[in-house]
Amino acid sequence: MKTTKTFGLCLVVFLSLNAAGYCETISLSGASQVEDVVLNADYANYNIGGGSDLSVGMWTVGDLSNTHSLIRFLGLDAYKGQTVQSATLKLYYVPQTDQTENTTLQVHSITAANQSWLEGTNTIWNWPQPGDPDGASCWNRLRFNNIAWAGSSGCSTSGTDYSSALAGSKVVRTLDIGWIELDISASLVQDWIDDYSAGEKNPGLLLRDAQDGVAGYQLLFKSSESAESPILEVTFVPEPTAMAVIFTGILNMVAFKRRK
Ligand SMILES: [Ca+2]
Repeated sequence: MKTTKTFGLCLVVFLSLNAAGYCETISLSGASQVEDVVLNADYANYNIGGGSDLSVGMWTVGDLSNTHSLIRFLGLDAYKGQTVQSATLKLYYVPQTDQTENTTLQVHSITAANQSWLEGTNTIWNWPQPGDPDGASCWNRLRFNNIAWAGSSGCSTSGTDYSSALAGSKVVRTLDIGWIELDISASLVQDWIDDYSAGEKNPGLLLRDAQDGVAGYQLLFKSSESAESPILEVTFVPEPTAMAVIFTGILNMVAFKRRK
């Protein structure tokens, strides 16, 4: 009897450890997994999707053009069936001499109506986009040649161009050189996984300044074309391991024999 009880206790402990499984965290980064582009009001018909920087907000002095940036992460369909526990966006921040104030970066999900935004490949401000009949994205147009933004220029209308709800935010201090991290809505990333099939691109994220359109605040980050690409880390809810399933079967067999 004592042996059976000890065996049972050990089994329960073992099962508890295995049922917890292991957290799987994936990391998406680089030009093959990330698409990003700057929209610049001062170069409103130009695309620079292949550039090494992303910017958000307006300069303090000189060129006061407003900027937004768009980012999407690819390949999430491979994780269908898994449940997102948490998601983190990591951006490499490059302080600028004109940034004199701490600035709040706001991240929103882009609406499905703007899903077809196209990164483009220009590395200098230039007309978008050779090779694509609809053109790439720029401030004035979702697709330069043919398609307007669902709401307004710059993907700027809350509730139409992007979801009014914040997907994440972060106060970026002038001294925050290097990587910054912000939590991204787990349910949003779950939607990207569940709702978009292989090869189909999710709408992604809009990055904007909390004081959008107010001069004095502009954040500069590195793009997916740089060595310090934006990163999306996603952690999934642990699944019961195969060993837990096997030992659950053994436990059931032992219980069945004892009842006999
Ligand atoms: Ca890019």
